[in-house]
Amino acid sequence: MKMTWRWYGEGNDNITLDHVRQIPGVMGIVWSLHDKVAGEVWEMERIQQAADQITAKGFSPAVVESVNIHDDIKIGLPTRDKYIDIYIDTIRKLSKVGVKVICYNFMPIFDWTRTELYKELPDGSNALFYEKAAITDNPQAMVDRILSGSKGFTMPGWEPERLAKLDELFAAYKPVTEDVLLENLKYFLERIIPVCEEVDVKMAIHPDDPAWPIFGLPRIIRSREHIRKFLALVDSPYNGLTFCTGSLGTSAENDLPAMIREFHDRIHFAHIRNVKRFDNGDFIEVSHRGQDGSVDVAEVVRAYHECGFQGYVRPDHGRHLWGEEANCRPGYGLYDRAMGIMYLLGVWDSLDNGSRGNR
Ligand code: DNO
Ligand code: MN
Repeated sequence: MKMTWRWYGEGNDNITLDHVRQIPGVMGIVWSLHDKVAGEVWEMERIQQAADQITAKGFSPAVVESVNIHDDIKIGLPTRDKYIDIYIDTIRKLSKVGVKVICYNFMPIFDWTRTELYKELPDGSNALFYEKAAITDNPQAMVDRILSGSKGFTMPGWEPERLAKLDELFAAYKPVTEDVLLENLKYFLERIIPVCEEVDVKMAIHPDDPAWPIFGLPRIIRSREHIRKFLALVDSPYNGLTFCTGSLGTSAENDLPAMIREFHDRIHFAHIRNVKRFDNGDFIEVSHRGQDGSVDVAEVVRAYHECGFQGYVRPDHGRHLWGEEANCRPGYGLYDRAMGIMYLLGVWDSLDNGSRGNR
């Protein structure tokens, strides 16, 4: 597996590439043009500049997370064709700087959803938390709560400008059932996948987080059955997955190692992290160590190892440790993600029969 690190870019991330160089085993940076809203054109100069910064420090820029999908594509409006053309243009440009995988999601309105960004754990660290009872039928209250608690950091999927029009967005999604959303995804994929095949860029959809519908909005990438349906929409290796154990792991019904064994050919990007589920439907993000949560992370790594997984991996989110929460983007501190990497590599190396194994 190829270990990577999500980085928010020069001036937009307190963690520098020089920090990341000191974490053993990281070969690539997962990046994006974070100031771009869904549907905007990505200029070649900006792409080149970002890729150059990354390669200058010895990292590969092969994974982009995310190129976000405009709501008109998800809703299926006539204007979608224009936004799909822009998306195709971005895929072609990214291929020119060595991008091999694009992560994206197809969740209506909200990307990942939590109710608290800095919830304290018993050990004094803190992490992203989802409290079921706090998800009422008032999405505006949740948006206000998250945006006011974000310590001024921008968060992908939580763009204040877009969420300012929440009522309009909900009205536009009214006719979009699960089936309609799936149809709209198929329409999008049928247009972009031939281009991906031509320029050798793999698409990797991120699952829904959490793995159930919220606020009556449809969610279509959240179980084994949903993923089977998704992969059949366009049966090409270029139509693949970001397999996120943290997102799929919010539901006890998802047997993650079994799903990895079934889908590994189509997994281009692995997000490996742990969550602790509670009986009342709450969950919190915890350390990567299997014993600390509900995801058997060592088993997950074993499943990848067994399949000879060669794709990209990242530790996804981490807790905020040792006071870094004072100045740390929710879920994206330095220390816990670095420790997570060492745990993942430790399990992997031991399965490889020691450090001389074939990585
Ligand atoms: C959560 C994160 C996601 C992810 C986007 C991809 O597990 O990995 O926020 O970045 O959904 O579009
Ligand atoms: Mn993820």
